[in-house]
Amino acid sequence: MDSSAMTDGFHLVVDALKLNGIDTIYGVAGIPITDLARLAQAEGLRYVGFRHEQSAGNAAAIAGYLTQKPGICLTVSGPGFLNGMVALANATTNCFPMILISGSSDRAIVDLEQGDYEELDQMNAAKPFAKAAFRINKPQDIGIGVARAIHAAVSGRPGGVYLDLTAAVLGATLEVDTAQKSLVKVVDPAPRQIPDPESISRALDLLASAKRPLIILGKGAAYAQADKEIRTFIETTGIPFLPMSMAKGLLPDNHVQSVAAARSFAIGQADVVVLIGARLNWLLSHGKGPLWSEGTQYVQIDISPTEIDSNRPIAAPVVGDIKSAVGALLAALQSDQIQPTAAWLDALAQHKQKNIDRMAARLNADPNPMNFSSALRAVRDVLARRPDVYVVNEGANTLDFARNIIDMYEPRKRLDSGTWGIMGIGMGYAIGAAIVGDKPVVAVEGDSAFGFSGMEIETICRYHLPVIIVVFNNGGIYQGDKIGTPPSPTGFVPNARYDKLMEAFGGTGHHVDDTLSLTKALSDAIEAGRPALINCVIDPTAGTESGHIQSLNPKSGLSK
Ligand code: ADP
Ligand code: TPW
Ligand code: MG
Repeated sequence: MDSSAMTDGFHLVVDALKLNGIDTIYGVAGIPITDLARLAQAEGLRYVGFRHEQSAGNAAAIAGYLTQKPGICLTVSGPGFLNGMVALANATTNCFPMILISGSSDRAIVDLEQGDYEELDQMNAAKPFAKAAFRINKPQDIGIGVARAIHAAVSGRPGGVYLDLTAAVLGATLEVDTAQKSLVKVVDPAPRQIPDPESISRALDLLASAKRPLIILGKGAAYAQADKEIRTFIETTGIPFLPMSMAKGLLPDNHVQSVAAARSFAIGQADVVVLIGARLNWLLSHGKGPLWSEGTQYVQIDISPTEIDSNRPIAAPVVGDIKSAVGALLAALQSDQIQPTAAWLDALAQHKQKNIDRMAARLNADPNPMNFSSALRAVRDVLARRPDVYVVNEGANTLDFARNIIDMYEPRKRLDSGTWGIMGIGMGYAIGAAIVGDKPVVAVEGDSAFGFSGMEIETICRYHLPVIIVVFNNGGIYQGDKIGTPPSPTGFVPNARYDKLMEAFGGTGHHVDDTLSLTKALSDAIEAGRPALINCVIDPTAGTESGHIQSLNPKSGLSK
């Protein structure tokens, strides 16, 4: 090799990513990273160009969740970077591994606030919202910088990492020889975290003393890809389980031991609860209040030691990665050591049946116009025949009803608003899932929720992705406005035709206002595997304010 041959920062970044098995970049092009995107594409990486950085970031984040490899989002400096930050913060909050790579302006100008194009002190802006933030100031540090970003994103509790690439570093040249030597191939970036054997026997002892044990599976358990270990542990011990929303499908929702249909009863009556990759945050009422009983004791399996005792004292913490931890529990488990009582299993079965019967009445009604239950029953029945399909879900009523009604049968197939209850993940998650999952995606979207990332339907059409969007169109946030009244803070244009947006970019639009046409449109669209949007007309009065979390919505004490 000619030792005086030169390369530059752009090439080195692409080389560093490729060396570490990264094959896809989600981004929005512009100064100073346009050539980075071009070069990445030319060098065989898949570059997916978006219409807004937040969606690109959401696609990267969900790709990270699904693959355990950091999803890469590429943005321009200043506002482009900030647009991507919501996705990075959301990834960190949800424990998804991703790396936001942004180009940045001239450091000297930024630091003296002399007014550069898209000037922003990006690394410091990113810090509070990221698991880690790094800036590369010398081209020969690109290899080590990328390696540090990968380790930070996927090790321990995964999260969002910011990687700042100055325009100067990207354009800087150096000798090929020096450049090659500076690259780093990471070894074991997400090492197993083996739990202390003492913590395993403590957990098994507590469970052996339990009469009414319950397992709660969270999205950490889904992320861990310990599907076999978890299923074996649940089936061997006979402990009933409850999936958090994105853990649905880890064991199929129709599994006999699932007590999702008796959720409040199960949580309220359990004497020992095993949390597997689920935090005791607002989604579980912090382990307090009317849902929980005061005497409940906990086993908590989590990779993050500081998650323990966050809301309630944990009698038996098991700190480690879920695959190793559940494996260790199984290895140490003695036969018949854990015995949920027959009374407990009977009571759960009875509550479950009662709630299923009660729900069946609502699901089988077929009102005109459709409400959430009737439309979702149609969606549920179509999806039951295609367990391989990804389900993306956001909205208020649309989210809460769909979570309860649509059964999942395979792990990591349900992707939703998650820990923040955020709107705007819909199209980004759908695109990310379609790309890394290589299966059709059905996005069940509130009409408000859809609007946050709706322009990405052009992206979906451009890349011919098998994404089918069902817009639950009730004309607003929670409810629609009465025709002829001035717009309220929550209302939209009544009778909007979201299906026509999809047609504008070459996708298929469907407009449906009864369950039969919804069933047909959705089955056809999944079969076709092409971009489609089903505008699903829902009674504008059917929803309730804040969906199922009205208790979190403060109301003016003065309003009448
Ligand atoms: P959910 O919203 O489904 O209840 P959370 O996001 O609140 O789930 O909790 C996920 C938890 O899983 C986090 O506390 C995180 O530290 C943990 N976690 C993520 N990956 C792993 C893993 N591989 N092993 C153990 N714990 C993990
Ligand atoms: C980033 C607040 C929570 S739910 C929601 C909003 C705006 C939309 C609900 O209406 P939608 O669903 O989607 O039509 P439905 O079926 O009840 O009519 N901004 C962000 N995140 C959140 N959570 C909000 C605002 C919100
Ligand atoms: Mg709505």
